[in-house]
Amino acid sequence: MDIATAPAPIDHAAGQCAPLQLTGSLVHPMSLSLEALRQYPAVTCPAFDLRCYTTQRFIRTVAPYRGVRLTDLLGEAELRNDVDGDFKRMIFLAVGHDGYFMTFSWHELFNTPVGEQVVIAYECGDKALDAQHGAPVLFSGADLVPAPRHVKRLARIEARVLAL
Ligand SMILES: Nc1nc2c(c(=O)[nH]1)N[C@H]1C(S)=C(S)[C@@H](COP(=O)(O)O)O[C@H]1N2
Ligand SMILES: [Mo]
Repeated sequence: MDIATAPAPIDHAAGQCAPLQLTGSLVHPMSLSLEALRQYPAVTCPAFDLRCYTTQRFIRTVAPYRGVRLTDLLGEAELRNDVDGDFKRMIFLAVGHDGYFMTFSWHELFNTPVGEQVVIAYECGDKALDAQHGAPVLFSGADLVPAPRHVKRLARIEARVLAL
């Protein structure tokens, strides 16, 4: 390999974020920096207690997040509906930089109150978040125990249509 032509490594640990990818069953796949996320209508969530589902451990109280609704981003990316009824079988993977991932169903996001409170945050307690502080963070505000669907350093949202 010719080292001179290799792309310069990006030090994501140094506070920089790789852009968030919206991929899968979408008409317009997208790649969004924190700056790009700020261009969408912003919502602010109430403060909440972060608690682990597995251990029930209280982790910390989190100050109000500010960010963009996942459903707004998916509206912009436009979901594909290749076969009638695809939405009934569609799920979304929210994947962290470390491979940690969680799911949402289409119905949960677009046909229950849960979806209105799923936010991709770039600010916490009026302070901008950077990668070191977990940005961008995906947060599902309607969950009874918030930690599992509190994905730090969200890297990708992938839309998939399931088949039996
Ligand atoms: N990217 C990423 N986010 C994650 C996890 C993870 O492993 N990776 N673990 C989840 C779980 S199960 C818990 S309990 C909390 C832990 O939060 P903490 O690392 O701030 O203590 O983060 C959640 N978000
Ligand atoms: Mo956890």
